[in-house]
Amino acid sequence: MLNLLCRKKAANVISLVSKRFLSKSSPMANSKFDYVRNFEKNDAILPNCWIVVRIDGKAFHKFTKKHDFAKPNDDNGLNLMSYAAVQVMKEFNEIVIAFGQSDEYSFVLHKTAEVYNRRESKILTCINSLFTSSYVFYWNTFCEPKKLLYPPSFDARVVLYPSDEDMRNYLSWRQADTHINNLYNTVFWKLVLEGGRTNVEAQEDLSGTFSADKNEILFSRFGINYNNLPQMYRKGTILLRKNVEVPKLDGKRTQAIVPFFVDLIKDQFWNEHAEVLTRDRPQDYKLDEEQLMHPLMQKQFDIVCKRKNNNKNTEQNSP
Ligand SMILES: Nc1nc2c(ncn2[C@@H]2O[C@H](COP(=O)(O)OP(=O)(O)OP(=O)(O)O)[C@@H](O)[C@H]2O)c(=O)[nH]1
Ligand SMILES: [Mg+2]
Repeated sequence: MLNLLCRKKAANVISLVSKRFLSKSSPMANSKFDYVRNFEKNDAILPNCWIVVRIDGKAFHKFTKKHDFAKPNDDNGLNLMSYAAVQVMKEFNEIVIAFGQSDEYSFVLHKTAEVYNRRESKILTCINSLFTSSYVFYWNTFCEPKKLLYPPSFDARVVLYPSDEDMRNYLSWRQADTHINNLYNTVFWKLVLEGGRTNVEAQEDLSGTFSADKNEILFSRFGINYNNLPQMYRKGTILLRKNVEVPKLDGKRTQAIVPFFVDLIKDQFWNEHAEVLTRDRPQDYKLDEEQLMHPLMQKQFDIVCKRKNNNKNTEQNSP
């Protein structure tokens, strides 16, 4: 071990010396222009803070209209967002939880994360570009036969939270926002699509109303109990890493990114998924029926099964 360290150190010294030597002797390498590199700022994120990266679709009111998304919630569009988020979580294993709704996703990197030496611009740009490219890459998988008509883009920001409580409150804020927006949008589109109101009239109808009023309009005029609408619309999608059994593979387990549509504001969630705060290894988890059948899980299971079959074939074909 010591020997290896000494050799590494020696290699570094040799590389430094040769760089200096080159800079004097070769006009090409380390030229007089090299100093501009020092203008780059050191943007390492404060240690021991939770890192939240939130991405948000740019002008998605237009994008969703142009692509004829169902109003107010398009299952395929929402699942595509979540599958793009799964790709991000697979690549960045220090993301311990993600939360998505509408055209936004928040990724929470554990406060001890070390990826890219915590350089903000690297973390932000790599997560955002992987999310965006995945959204485009998997468009057909979720939205066929609709064609993608133009390239979507997402803005992204980094927000730091110094305490566990602040980070939890951040996620609670996003989930509360999901409920407020969804209740408003559900009533709004009912009034327009089934109630014969124009957009402006529906907006006026709802101006100054409280949640109870909106629930009442839904129930008395459209026979809808808001609490019976799908949890994904009302609570958003939470993504967690879990160890789950792969169906049809003799009890074989795999690490997967599992969608949850539950309340994350109360303590119960944080007690049941304590590894999010502690950064322990993913826990064994038994999927419920909804999770088992969810396209996010089905797609991940397909990949595991395909890999397993490929391995079997390679073994069989090898001499
Ligand atoms: N029909 C439909 N529209 C959706 C859905 N999800 C998101 N949207 C649209 O996306 C918008 C997202 O809101 P914002 O992010 O505030 O608006 P934006 O147009 O993306 O504007 P910027 O984020 O500021 O660029 C919503 O207002 C809806 O118009 C969906 O499932 N169905
Ligand atoms: Mg947006």
